[in-house]
Amino acid sequence: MTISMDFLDKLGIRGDMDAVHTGTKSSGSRKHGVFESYSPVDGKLIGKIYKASKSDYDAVVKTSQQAFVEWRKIPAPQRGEIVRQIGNKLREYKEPLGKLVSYEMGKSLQEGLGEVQEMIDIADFAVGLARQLYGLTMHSERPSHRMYEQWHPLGVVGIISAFNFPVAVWSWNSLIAMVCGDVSIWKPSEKTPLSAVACFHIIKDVLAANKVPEGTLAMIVGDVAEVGEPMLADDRVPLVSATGSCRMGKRVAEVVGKRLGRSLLELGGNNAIILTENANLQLAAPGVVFGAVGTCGQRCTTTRRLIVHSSIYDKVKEMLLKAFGGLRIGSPLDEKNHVGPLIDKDAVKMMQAALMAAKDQGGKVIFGGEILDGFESGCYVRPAIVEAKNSMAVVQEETFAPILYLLKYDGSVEDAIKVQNDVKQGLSSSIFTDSLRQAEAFLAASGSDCGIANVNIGTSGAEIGGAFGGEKETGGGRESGSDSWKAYMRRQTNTINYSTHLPLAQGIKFDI
Ligand code: UN1
Repeated sequence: MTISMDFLDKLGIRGDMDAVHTGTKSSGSRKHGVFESYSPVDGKLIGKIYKASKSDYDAVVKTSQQAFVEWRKIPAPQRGEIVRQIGNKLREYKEPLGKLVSYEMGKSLQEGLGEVQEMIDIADFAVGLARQLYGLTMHSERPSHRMYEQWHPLGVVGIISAFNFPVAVWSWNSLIAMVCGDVSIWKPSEKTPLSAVACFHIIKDVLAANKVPEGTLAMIVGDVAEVGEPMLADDRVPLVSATGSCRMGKRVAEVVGKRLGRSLLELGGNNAIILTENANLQLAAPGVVFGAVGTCGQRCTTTRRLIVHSSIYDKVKEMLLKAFGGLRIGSPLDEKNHVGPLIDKDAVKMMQAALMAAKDQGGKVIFGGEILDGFESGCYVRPAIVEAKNSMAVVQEETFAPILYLLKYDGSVEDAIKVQNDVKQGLSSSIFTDSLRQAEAFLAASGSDCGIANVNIGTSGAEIGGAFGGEKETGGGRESGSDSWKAYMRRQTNTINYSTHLPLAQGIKFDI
């Protein structure tokens, strides 16, 4: 299939691009080398972007700090109006941006478009939110006193995002931060920098037309040493919101914690679906297969473990072998295909290593796992199914690849929940059952220990309206919908005395 590259022109992705974007302007020192972005789809070079230096980073923080002084004074509903216009621009550019995400990251076009839709949805959500940054009022214990709380913006928010959702996770963070009155500096993954640049090209006119201060939304592409680490250690950045591996998150928590800054962490998952003896398998099949192979197994919500009751195990195994056998693997821009490539050859190697480890540890690869020939990029693999035990070291880890571990359980739903919870991560989880008792047991305090727990739908593909994130090694952060906005603001408690006396709280007497 020949792919039309029109979308690159529409997004202004051409030439060697600047590392720093502050809204309407781009800059950067151009002396620190370049990142080359190769497509995992066909192995071709899509474009180059200069790497920022530490001094570029310092300059962008200064610009954003100045922007904050102005931006926090704009009434929140007016900030929301600008986010509304950004949402409309994203609607206009949904197709080219979806294509670029698909081409640069390798996810299917449907999922690339879905990712841009998440951006549009969060923009719509943020517009309403701009009028709902509610605080509580309290009754004071003292006469003629009033107490209430209000939410103020924090300042410069650092955003670190991963290659697998190269644009949506930024929007969850930056658009919510924007209506909250914060400014943000985004460090996108160096594996998908062009999708990030494209976002800035798309929103540029809106920022210019509304005279949004330069640096309110900023983006900087650079190495960990020049940009990432300085951001973590930077007192000028009160909040760092980071999405990625548990290893990276531990580093963020350590460095940001040391200066008593805030971090919002959304890290690895080891997500499971439980199929009880009461599961509707017709319903479960697409949920499990999409969960396992969507984005080629590279979502943090990907279904990695399937915990199946022994009475239906053979039936489920047969069903999966048939479904995986029918998967069409190939260019993600060709909508006929279900599965595209992994992000790069390192990811392919990691998948192979995990499959070797699974075999060594007593697992049995019953389907797939091989690297597919005939693709220039060398990044296409056949999704694998492995019969395994939950206690195997490799099953306990998150391998960012399409490997579905098939685990058998006997006994009650409580036994299955125990297996589901018996990992270090706690992002997403699901149960398929037609039994109300089993479903409620799964959702109870003694049920799933994850941040997301679903009934009769899969582990991936969360809507933006809920709070997104998980427990344990997933990091505990919540972003996107619900009241996640509170993470981007500081709460202030105000007590106002309108009496002519100064009574002290707790009835303390202090006469002078
Ligand atoms: C991620 O993989 O970091 O729930 C985000 C989902 C998507 C977001 C995933 N809405 O699968």
